[in-house]
Amino acid sequence: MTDTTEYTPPKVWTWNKASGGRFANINRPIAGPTHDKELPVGRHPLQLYSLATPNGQKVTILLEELLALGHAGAEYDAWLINIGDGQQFGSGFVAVNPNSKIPALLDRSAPKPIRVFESGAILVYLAEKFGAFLPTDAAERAECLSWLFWQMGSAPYLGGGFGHFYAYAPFKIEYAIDRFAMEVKRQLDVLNRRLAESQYIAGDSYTIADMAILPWYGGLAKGLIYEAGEFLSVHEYTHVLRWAEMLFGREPVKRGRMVNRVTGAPAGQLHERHDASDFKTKTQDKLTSQ
Ligand SMILES: N[C@@H](CCC(=O)N[C@@H](CS)C(=O)NCC(=O)O)C(=O)O
Repeated sequence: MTDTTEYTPPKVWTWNKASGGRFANINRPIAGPTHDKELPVGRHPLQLYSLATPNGQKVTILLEELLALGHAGAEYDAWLINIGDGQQFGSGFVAVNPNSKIPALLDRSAPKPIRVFESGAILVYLAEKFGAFLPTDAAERAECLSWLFWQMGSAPYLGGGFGHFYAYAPFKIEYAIDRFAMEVKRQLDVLNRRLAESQYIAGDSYTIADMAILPWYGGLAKGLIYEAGEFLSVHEYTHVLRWAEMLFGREPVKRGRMVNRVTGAPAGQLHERHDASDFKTKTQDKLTSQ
């Protein structure tokens, strides 16, 4: 193995240079707002402040699934938070999520608005509010929550570990890529074995565990993130692929993945979502631009 670094850590770490790589401009070792900025508020009780990264998609997929199921109370305004521009450090956003990361939700249907941050907490909050996609049977609920928390604990190795060093770091470090490729392949194998024995992640029904895992691991298996499909031999994970294809084919999932999207084909980007008809406008745009 080649040694690409010669670095002896000092006694005390100081923030004396940019970290380098993509996102270097927004990385900093302190929390809190950098500027005053109120958040916009739309007409629906649910206000979502987000971006269509895998963490953001989880919530918009659930909201679109709830609406498709007939839960009119799940109508929402989705506002774009452009993290590359540091909008997560505005005072209004920090008041909703002190951790300065998308997604963040404000439920204004209560007398005092309820803030919810961390995508897993948002999924549980909405699933409980509408009584959907989170089983009530003790065993099924435990299975669903176990996989949901598995995702929350595992994805940082995929995103912050593998994805960062494989795709975003300013230079390739073999040690780091090896370490995280190994872990991500192990995680894919965990999922593959699980999906060999059940249709959905938590069992026979489609739950928030599927919605949490799909954008990360389904996205990885289908080559939608990091362009690492060949590198990780994702074709080996046939059950993950079967499950990902089934879910990516769902209309609410397609809609959820478009919301707050600012990358990819323009027809697939819906920067803000305030009404179900916003998607129709997008389809018309697509038809007229063909
Ligand atoms: N554990 C959090 C992670 C959220 C997260 O990492 N969000 C990223 C985008 S995917 C973000 O907002 N990054 C901005 C930053 O780090 O400044 C969750 O699941 O909600």
